[in-house]
Amino acid sequence: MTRRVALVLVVVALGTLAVVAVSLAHDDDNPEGIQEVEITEYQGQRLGSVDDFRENSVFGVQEIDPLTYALLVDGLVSQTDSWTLAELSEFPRTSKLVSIDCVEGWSVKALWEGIPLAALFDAVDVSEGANTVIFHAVDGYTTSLPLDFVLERDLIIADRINEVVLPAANGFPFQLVAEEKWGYKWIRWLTRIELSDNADYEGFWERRGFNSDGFVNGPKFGP
Ligand SMILES: Nc1nc2c(c(=O)[nH]1)N[C@H]1C(S)=C(S)[C@@H](COP(=O)(O)O)O[C@H]1N2
Ligand SMILES: [Mo]
Repeated sequence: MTRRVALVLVVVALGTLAVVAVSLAHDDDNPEGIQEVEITEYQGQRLGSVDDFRENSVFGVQEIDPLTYALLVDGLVSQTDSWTLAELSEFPRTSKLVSIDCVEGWSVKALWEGIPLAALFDAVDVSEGANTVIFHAVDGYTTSLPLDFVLERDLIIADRINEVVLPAANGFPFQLVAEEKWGYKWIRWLTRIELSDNADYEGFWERRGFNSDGFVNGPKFGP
């Protein structure tokens, strides 16, 4: 190998390193530059990928600043409370292998990991009269579920999918894992959880004719 060839090789190698370093530093979802890799299989079952989702947000993808984010729990509770992401990292965690089914006809099975809503409810002490949980997102989107359903199925709010941090498009920092319910119940960019006694509450899509119960095995439309 001539000196010139060796020199060219060294320059190419250094250039490649520089490109990798710069792209790591600019990875917005991943400020520490740690490479997280999505898992593709779990307990023998093939998983979908974050790349399989069809972007269908009513108000576009929301970019939430993790440093100023807080999750508020209020309404029919003894003690309204709100937590930063650092505080939320102290709560118990659960994983679930669940599919999301959109009424538009696509479905993605994934491993969701996050905080059981029951743990948040324990912290605020839900009042007797509450029967409905109304979820609010930063884009103004809302939806709701019966409190009994949330507790019986031990629903979680996910901050990780397939072992990576939830991407902005999937609702960073939290998406409700509304298992057994149509995708419109899986609120993304969750900022507020309101305990209510309004069992007839209708969220964004429910108000526009989609079924209020929203069971995947039930009707898509109508009351
Ligand atoms: N805040 C907010 N959440 C939302 C929506 C939205 O427009 N805004 N769309 C819903 C619909 S219709 C679906 S199918 C799912 C899709 O979520 P995913 O792309 O993370 O699977 O998000 C739901 N949550
Ligand atoms: Mo949807």
